[in-house]
Amino acid sequence: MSTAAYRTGLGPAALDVERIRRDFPILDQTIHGKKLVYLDNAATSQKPRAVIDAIVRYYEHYNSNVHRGVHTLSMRATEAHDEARETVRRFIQAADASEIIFVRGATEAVNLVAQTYGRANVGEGDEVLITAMEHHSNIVPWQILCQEKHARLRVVPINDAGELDLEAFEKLLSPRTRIVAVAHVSNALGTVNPLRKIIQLAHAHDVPVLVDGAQAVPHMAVDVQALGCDFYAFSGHKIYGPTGIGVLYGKEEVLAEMPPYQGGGDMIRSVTFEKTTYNVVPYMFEAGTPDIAGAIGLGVALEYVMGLGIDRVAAHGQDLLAYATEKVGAIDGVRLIGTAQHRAGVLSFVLDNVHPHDLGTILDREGIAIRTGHHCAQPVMDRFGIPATARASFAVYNTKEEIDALVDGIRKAHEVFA
Ligand code: 7TS
Repeated sequence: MSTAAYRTGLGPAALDVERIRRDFPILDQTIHGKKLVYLDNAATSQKPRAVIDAIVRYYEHYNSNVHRGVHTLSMRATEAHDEARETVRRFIQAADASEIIFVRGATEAVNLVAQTYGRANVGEGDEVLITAMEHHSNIVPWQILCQEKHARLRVVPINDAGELDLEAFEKLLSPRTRIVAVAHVSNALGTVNPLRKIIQLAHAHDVPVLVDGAQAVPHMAVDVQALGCDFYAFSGHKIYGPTGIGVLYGKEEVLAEMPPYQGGGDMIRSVTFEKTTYNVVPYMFEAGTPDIAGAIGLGVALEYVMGLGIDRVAAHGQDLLAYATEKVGAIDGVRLIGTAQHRAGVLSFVLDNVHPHDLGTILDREGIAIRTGHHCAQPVMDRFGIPATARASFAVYNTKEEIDALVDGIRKAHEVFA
């Protein structure tokens, strides 16, 4: 949904943001005597009452381990856990719930793929292809793998706007490439990558693609079957769910060939000291007692987003981003970092004569929460020749008035340091 379509009324009806705000109890508070303006949603989003209540309900009424008991509480917990998996399947349009693996978050999802698919398929002299805009969690697991296997990590460059160089990508795809790992949306630049093209090119070379969707799922509809990606990773806590729970989607035929990840309870069919046989997918990749409350909370969070309408959520995000880009971009001394044609969710910038951390501290005194630093994307900072940026990131409960408050705060900081 483009901003223009939304503004001209061709898009879906707007979100009722004032009503949405009442769903998020944390928003109703003051910080240093000022109304809280929470613009650090790319780090973690706030949680609606429905999610908090679902977690409390689980612990108060049916806390029990899953897949183990014949007793009523265990069956209720198992049923709720299964339901959450089905909700995730529906949310990303996977073909089957068995393709949904619950993990701790996007970070664990990438590590899982690197340690299972990667260790089984990447050998000496092979190549893993990532991009220059990845979060550290989509760099370091591949570095560890490449080091162990004497393989080579190759990196697709980005241009000055923060867009992928697709020509370079095509050239870097080689007969040695064993996997492509790419962010759907960059957390430091907001760039939305042309996934269909990337996946099409990679698949033409028989190379599977892992998508890091941590910053995408809160802002756009994701259909893993339409995309055709082999893996899709995201965290629950960035999409109104709890921390400690996330998702790895894997295509059935790809998961079926993967060796196990962690060993332990629930991931086995039978164990003797001589030989262990493994459980079916997805349980084979979910050793140990899972984060049951977390999965239930995530399911409710995704239901919440689907209830709002993902197209409306996307349109609202685009509207806020366009407004913030215009207003923040017009401030004297501001340089926007990340000016790709397709962006979502985050606005990164630097301010003349003001270190981002000082800006962050001044804004905090105004009750405004943003993130400052390298955003766990140090190679992006290197690419732009800066140590850090200030980053405002948006959610369904943010308003243009809050962006106005941000703009006033940035102006104030600029005056203090001028
Ligand atoms: N991938 C991307 C694109 C991310 O933005 C993040 C977290 C991760 C992976 C890792 O997610 P986790 O839930 O496993 O930690 N990004 C950020 C951020 O931008 N600010 O704080 C965390």
